[in-house]
Amino acid sequence: MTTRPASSQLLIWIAITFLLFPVLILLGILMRSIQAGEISALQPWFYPAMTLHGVGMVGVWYVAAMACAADVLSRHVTLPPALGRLAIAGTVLGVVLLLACVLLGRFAAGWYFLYPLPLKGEWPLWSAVTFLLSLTVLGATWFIWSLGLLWAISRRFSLGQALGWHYLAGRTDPVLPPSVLITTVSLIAGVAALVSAVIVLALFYLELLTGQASDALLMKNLTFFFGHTLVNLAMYLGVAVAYEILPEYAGRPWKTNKIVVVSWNTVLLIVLVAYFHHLYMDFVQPGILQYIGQVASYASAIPAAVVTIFGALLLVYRSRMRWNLASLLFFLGLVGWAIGGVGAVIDSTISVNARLHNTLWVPAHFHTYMVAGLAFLVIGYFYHRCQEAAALRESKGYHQLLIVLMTAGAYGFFLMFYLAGAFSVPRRFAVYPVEIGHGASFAGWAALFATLFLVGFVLTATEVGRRWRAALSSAT
Ligand code: HEM
Ligand SMILES: [Cu+2]
Repeated sequence: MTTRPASSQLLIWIAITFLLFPVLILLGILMRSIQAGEISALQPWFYPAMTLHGVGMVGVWYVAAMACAADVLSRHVTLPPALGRLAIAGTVLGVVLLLACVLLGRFAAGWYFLYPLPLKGEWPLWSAVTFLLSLTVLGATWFIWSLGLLWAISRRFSLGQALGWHYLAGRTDPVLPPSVLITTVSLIAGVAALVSAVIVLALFYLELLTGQASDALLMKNLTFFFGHTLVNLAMYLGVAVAYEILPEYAGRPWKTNKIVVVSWNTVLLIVLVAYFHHLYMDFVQPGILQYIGQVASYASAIPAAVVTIFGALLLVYRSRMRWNLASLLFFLGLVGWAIGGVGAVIDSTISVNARLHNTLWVPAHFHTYMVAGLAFLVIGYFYHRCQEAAALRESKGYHQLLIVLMTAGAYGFFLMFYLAGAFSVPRRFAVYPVEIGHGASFAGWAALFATLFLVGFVLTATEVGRRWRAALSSAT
């Protein structure tokens, strides 16, 4: 078997991800256990834990997906090494600030820190300021990282070429790998999202310094433009990686064509307006935007998901697929994306949202495509790259067992969220009052399933880790 050395930057990202993920999972299990009524002494920690878990998970999987996409990109364009180093340093600094404000200051405004809550909570003002500083460092770092990657792409492809427009005119020269197309779309959306984050943060600082209050509706629009877009594009970056790697296991190419180009260009337009579905309950939001939100939410599912899922099925169908830990995780990752996506489309229907809004249905669907979607894709890529560099012997049966543990744990855990949501249990309740007392037993089962997932993940991380160690000695 031929080996290909891994980049030391990717190896650092793997270490960061695999250190933070289990800690953040433990916070999740802690929350479900408190909700089950098992450890009431820790109740005061529920909301700080929820905040750290939410921001931490979104951040970790976003940077991990960026790291994978950058690693794939480096096969096609030249990346400046200093860019990757800056991304690592800025992210670590942001995480340290985040840990400080939550663990020392008990900052607890939730992952999207909806205005004006950060300035009105029980926590000390310094912790809110530290939280905002943490997001500023992270946002600025990721902004530069995204622009830097776009710049690197632009040295080889013009913007039109990177978006595949020449395919629409019937030309296929220069050949555009789908991973570069999807990464370009994601990075452009990311730049837009991060600009919006900068405006939100600037308005928070303005209020801190001058007492000038902001318009709550404007702040909510900006916040969700940022949050919805960032989470979606993190998923797309993972999908870009699948487009690049799955063909290697299927022994068939997965090429850019007109349908792929039209789909991902449509995604770029639609992903920016779908966020209106987060404001259905805001009666002051102009009515027309609500309708745009529903239509765009439906429409965003078709090009990206349907085209990708069909593409992946065609790729695998009757191919001599080489199934190993990586290709299984890629395939299951796309499946998880699709299942969570269906949950999202259901919830983005206005008449349904009137019932499901802010029930546990919401964490149900996004955990499906974040854990069994994005995290699976990223872990698959991490394994793929380390194994490619280390070429250790693979134990098929044991790896299948790991997949079963993680999949069963994850879906059992999601199912408890979906069922609780369908039975009207609200999200973000530390303790369930008697009217929704049934929420507690769902929470107890969820904690058990999540523990099963954690066991599967730790064993999988050990398998990756053995190859990571071997890859380190030959890293470039
Ligand atoms: C097995 C792993 C995980 C467990 C056990 C877990 C558990 C939980 C729990 C119990 C909640 C609170 C639900 C509520 O009552 O509202 C929550 C919220 C959340 N989780 Fe996870 N989670 C996991 C993985 C992830 C991943 C991979 C991500 C994202 C990439 C994520 C992102 C979030 C976010 C954004 C929130 C919302 C926080 C808020 O409302 O401010 N989680 N999670
Ligand atoms: Cu959304």
